Amino acid sequence: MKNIQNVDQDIYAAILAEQKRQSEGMELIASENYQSPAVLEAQSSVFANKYSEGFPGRRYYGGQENTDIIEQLAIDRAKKIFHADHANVQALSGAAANLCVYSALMNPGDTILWMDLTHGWHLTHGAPVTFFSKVFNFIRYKTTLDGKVDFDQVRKLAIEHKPKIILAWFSAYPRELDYEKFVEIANEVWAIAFADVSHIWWFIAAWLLKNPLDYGFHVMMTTTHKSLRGPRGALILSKWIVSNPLKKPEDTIENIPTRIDRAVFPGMQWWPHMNTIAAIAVALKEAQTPEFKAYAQQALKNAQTLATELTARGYKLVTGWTDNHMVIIDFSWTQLDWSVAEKTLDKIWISTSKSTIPDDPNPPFRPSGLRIGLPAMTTRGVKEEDTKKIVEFIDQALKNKDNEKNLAELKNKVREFSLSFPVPGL
Ligand code: DSN
Repeated sequence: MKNIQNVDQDIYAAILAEQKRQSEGMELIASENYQSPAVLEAQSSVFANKYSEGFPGRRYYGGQENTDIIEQLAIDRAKKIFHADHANVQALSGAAANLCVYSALMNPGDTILWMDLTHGWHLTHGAPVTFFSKVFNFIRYKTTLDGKVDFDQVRKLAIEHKPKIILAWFSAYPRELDYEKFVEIANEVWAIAFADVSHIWWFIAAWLLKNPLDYGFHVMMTTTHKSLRGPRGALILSKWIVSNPLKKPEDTIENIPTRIDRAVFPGMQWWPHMNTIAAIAVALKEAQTPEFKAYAQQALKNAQTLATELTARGYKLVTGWTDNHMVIIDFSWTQLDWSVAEKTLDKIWISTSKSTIPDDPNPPFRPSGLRIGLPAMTTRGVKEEDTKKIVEFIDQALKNKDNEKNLAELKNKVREFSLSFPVPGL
């Protein structure tokens, strides 16, 4: 980083401090990970200099012979991994991608059926504070008492409200989903079945969890920076639907993939970030290696060890178990103010994120749950025995939340432990 050091001491100092935090601390935020060194190189490559409105072979600026190559590679790799007929790799983020899907398939005022915010949430699925909720009408289903999707309610609401889209997948849901049931209901009311698999796509890529597109979902979105370990971006994957047998599906405007491409460009966003697309292509190549599959398998073992160990220590988990990489601790029954859990763990440099629990009585900034995941620490080499030590650190910190001296001692132990698992590329 010689150049940054020479040009901007302030930013250089902040980068060094962040490198220290990331290496000496423990990243247990379920949605975070480390970009691979190859991804970082592609992200900071000369493709950052290029304007490329349009799509491969159809651009509005010249000089596109190399941008076309990288975008086509990213598209082909995404289609192959997810069994999709079509992939759009240009959305700038998960939020932008979701908005592109909504605008491609709906008109203002149309209805989307989605999960209630406290039962799994994501703000871009139509939380009342978002612009999305001003444009579209969001109707919410919930989970049953065991924390799993309430399909009777999904069906009842679908028949009553006739949504254009039924949305599956969430940011705080530790179980596998029954895609056949979603598709059955969507087909019954002529809705599009749309899955936002940002959290679990790597398990899909490693064949550890089911792929919604294999079960009749029409559209699937995923961010590329979580467990893909790619840059911050998104993929929109979809299936052709033959609407006019006299034409090739890609020549019909009413087709879902065509509408999605047009919603991304020129509908919602204009300039794809070609350096990010190069980095997405690299991440998708890495995701097809045996090492990536082994990594996903280890992450699943670590998450289930996390669930077992926390339960053994008396913690209550939403749904009692995990089928993926995350667990959500439910503190609501303890009668204590556990909103301090995230802050307490921050003090010993363990990063986690607060989470709502189903029908949480507390507000989003002081919810009753804590979401923990080990994708990032699994990238650093953590295995089941190490996961048990991580649970010990968490348990000790929460039991000593008012004892600053003990927390300081614990922070040193966390530092020593974390440094024994180097961050790739640092
Ligand atoms: N911000 C992301 C998360 O933490 O879950 C959204 O998926």
